[in-house]
Amino acid sequence: MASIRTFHLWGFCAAVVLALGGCKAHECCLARSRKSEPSAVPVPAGVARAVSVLQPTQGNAVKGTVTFEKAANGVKVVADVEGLTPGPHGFHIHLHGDCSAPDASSAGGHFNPENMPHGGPDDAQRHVGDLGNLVADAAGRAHLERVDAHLALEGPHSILGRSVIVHAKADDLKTQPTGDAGGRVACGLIGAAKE
Ligand SMILES: [Cu+2]
Ligand SMILES: [Zn+2]
Repeated sequence: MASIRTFHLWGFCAAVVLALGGCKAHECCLARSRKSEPSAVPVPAGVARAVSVLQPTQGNAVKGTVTFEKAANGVKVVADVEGLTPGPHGFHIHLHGDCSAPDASSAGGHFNPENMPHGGPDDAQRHVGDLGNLVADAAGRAHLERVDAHLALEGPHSILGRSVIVHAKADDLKTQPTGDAGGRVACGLIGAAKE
């Protein structure tokens, strides 16, 4: 393809040179080449905001939205989830962006690029995906806001293309490697947001 285009360019330039008798062939054709060179594929700007829409797993009614926004010292997480039983529910980033299994087991384990033990969100030693618990009120709604220094939207800690999981039970923040948080009641892929 490139060689065909080059051939055409040279043919075109030769014709111009013949017709005008002006520029030297190589100057003409260099100028022409630069002009018609397809512009480089734009490098996508870094993702500043990501979103995960949580869908209930089989037999559950938990749904919600989690946004992730680049902040000065990490990523700001804002979660709004409904359909929960009142009380705490384990809340993690899991390795795979795959919610296809009815029980969301396809999402794999906690996102753990540093090969650390499971912990709480404020522990120095924790999985990158360990966000602790969502706490639902009597109406089954939970709201969480947190700036997390372990999460990122680029590099080895990037959560893009992974998943958010909400669990049936509380994360005790210590049992290995899951926090004993029970089944998975909602799952959502983490993708780049529109803006
Ligand atoms: Cu989990
Ligand atoms: Zn964990």
